[in-house]
Amino acid sequence: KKQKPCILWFTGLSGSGKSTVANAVESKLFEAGLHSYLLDGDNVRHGINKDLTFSDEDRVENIRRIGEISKLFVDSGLIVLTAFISPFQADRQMVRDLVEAGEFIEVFIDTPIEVCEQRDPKGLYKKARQGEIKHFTGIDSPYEAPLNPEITVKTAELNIEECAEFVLQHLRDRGYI
Ligand code: GGZ
Repeated sequence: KKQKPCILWFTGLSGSGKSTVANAVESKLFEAGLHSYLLDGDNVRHGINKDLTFSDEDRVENIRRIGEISKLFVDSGLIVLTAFISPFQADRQMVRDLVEAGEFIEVFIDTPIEVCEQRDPKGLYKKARQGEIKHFTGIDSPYEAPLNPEITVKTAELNIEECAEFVLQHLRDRGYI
């Protein structure tokens, strides 16, 4: 078999680079002839989860549904990539417990909030600082960093290509691909 199905669960602050790195990893998997699917805000928060807000309660439900959907895709044989802030440790653990041992790979996009706020690609930190967005992660809503992630990626120190390669190397070393 060419690939062992799994979930690459990216977690990190807004602007940390989750989607960017996840997209770069997916491109590399595709080039290698491997089958994957990427879940992110564009196809989930705007689709099946468009009824959910950014309250603590709705973030929990957001992650629960994404976990269940990921499990279905894993059952279908895919390498699933998810790119959501997923700020709560307990929710990430819930998804880990939903699948078989070794199928959940937590990828911590470990970018300092100062760097995320500096990047501010959508101007959301500025709005949060001005009180125009409430419950913004890292400003007035918590982010619980992973305690024991399988992979930690430092986007402030490596370029996108290097970040993606770092994730791919982990998958090769562990026999996923
Ligand atoms: C955090 C928010 C918020 C609040 C809108 N807090 O950088 P982005 O814009 O493109 O990604 C963020 C995205 C976060 O959605 P997630 O589904 O990943 O979050 S969670 O896992 O916590 O449910 C950001 C935008 O939505 N956004 N309001 N208040 N991010």
